[in-house]
Amino acid sequence: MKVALIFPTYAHKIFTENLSTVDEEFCVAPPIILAYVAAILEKHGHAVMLLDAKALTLSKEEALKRFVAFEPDILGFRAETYYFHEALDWIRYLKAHLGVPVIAGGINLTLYPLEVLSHPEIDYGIIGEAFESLPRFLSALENGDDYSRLSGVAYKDDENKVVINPPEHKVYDFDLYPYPARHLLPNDKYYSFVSQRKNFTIMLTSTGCPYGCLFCAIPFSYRVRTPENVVDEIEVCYQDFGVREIDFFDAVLFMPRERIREIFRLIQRRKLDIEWSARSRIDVVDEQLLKEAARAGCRQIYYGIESADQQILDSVKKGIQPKAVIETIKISKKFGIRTMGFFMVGNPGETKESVRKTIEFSKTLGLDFIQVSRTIPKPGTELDNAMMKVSMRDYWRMHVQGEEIAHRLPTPWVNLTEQEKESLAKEFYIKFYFRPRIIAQRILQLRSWEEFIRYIRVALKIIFQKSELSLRRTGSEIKNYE
Ligand code: B12
Repeated sequence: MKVALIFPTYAHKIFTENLSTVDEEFCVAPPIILAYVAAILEKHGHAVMLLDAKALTLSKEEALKRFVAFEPDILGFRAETYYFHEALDWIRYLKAHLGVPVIAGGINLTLYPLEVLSHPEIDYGIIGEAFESLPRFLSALENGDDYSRLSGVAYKDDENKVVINPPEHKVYDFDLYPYPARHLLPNDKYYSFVSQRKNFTIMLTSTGCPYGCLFCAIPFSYRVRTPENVVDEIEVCYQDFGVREIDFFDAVLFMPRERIREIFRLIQRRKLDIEWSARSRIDVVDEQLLKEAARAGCRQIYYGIESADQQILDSVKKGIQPKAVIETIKISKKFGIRTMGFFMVGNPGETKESVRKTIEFSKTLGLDFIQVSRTIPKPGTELDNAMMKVSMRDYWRMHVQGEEIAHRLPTPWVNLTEQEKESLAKEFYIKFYFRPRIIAQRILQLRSWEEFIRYIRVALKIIFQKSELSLRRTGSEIKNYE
């Protein structure tokens, strides 16, 4: 079959955790999950076109032109919950012109299959892993075989009723996955706010997360790839796609310890001249590991710090202590690793005072960058349950269904207004970044004009940005509810 996969453009939504500037500027990253889906399909003999409309800044009309030339048999997409309706606008347009059935997948479909398929544009869904179920389903569709009992498949029956066949819940070895189909992507278009080399890509060496922070929406099935498998993919990226910088998108890269040490050894043994960044907890790294990481090209680590207040950290089951943060940042810097701290505003028990204490704390750490998020009830999390108890509404489910407009969500666990949380987040950015040391550091570490322009653009946006609560909603946010 000929399968067209679309990664549509998307704009900041009022209910997301970030300031709009961060959503707009943080990165243009490859849709790596769709590239996994494409690779699975190619492995089973299907022809795939994967269009990254976001990186290529394509309009719907331009995307359509490219798909028309490909003549697909089916159109597939994945959109996270926040951007589902925006993606649906694209799907509606593309389907009307291509006249092909549509298949959806990913975490949003897996959480809300009935609501996704309730939209007339969506014909099929793959719930959970696509590794076996997607090729099985497409082969049945292609051959006119019965797919009504295939596990992990959602579809509409003759009476247009949505049928959901639960997945098998098998845990597939992540090493068995083919590498993401980067040959279908514009690899020279990607960058992150802090990336310094081209080509830039992202990679996953594990899925899920073994920790249980209350605010997080990462599914728990934690799987890791073996060092050889990971470094083989790095080598393919290096040789075939000119990749020189990688951002590992794992929730926590530096685990299990011996696996990651072997990855470092292999990168050096194979003389792969790459620089890379990763996300980590502050309590899984130490001097030895960071020294080895730096030797293997680690230039940046994003640490989840969240708050300077122990009670707040405990209230979200973060399981770290502020004093341990100080030490980890110090050691990272010792080995030339730039550090970014992720902070949150609005966790249970947060007050203006606790945020200001965290701001002051962040300034003492010697961090290079920070990112500040408002705590929101992400779909399927414990905080989402807390919101549902108070509001008696399953907001995200209703939103996906098209029955709830995009708006800021209640956060009953904290006594701060939306306006206060937003202003505190902005104050955090300004107090951290607009300091002579940080400005001088950014200028001294510059490696390109592109990087310089990125920083200036973001600084101007943060200073002059109006309150997001006063921004008018976009068409796609309101269209589906009127
Ligand atoms: C990699 C990643 C990305 C990449 C790639 C996304 C892509 N479209 O390809 C990038 C950086 C682009 C990205 C962007 C965003 N992401 Co993201 N991302 C992840 C991350 C880190 C990894 C997921 C993972 O490990 N997948 C591994 C694969 C193998 O498993 P899988 O995702 O379940 O996919 C399998 C099946 O679901 C299925 N499948 C998946 N897609 C499709 C599509 C079709 C057609 C079919 C048939 C099957 C299918 O097949 C796959 C293989 O078996 C997770 C966090 C995490 N650690 O889990 C967040 C996560 C999925 N992202 C999230 C969010 C919110 C975003 C952003 C909104 C962030 C932002 N503020 O901009 C954007 C939205 C982009 C969009 N328009 O949808 C949330 C989703 C929450 C939700 N319910 O919506 C997560 C859970 C992070 C979080 N903690 O909040 N993301």
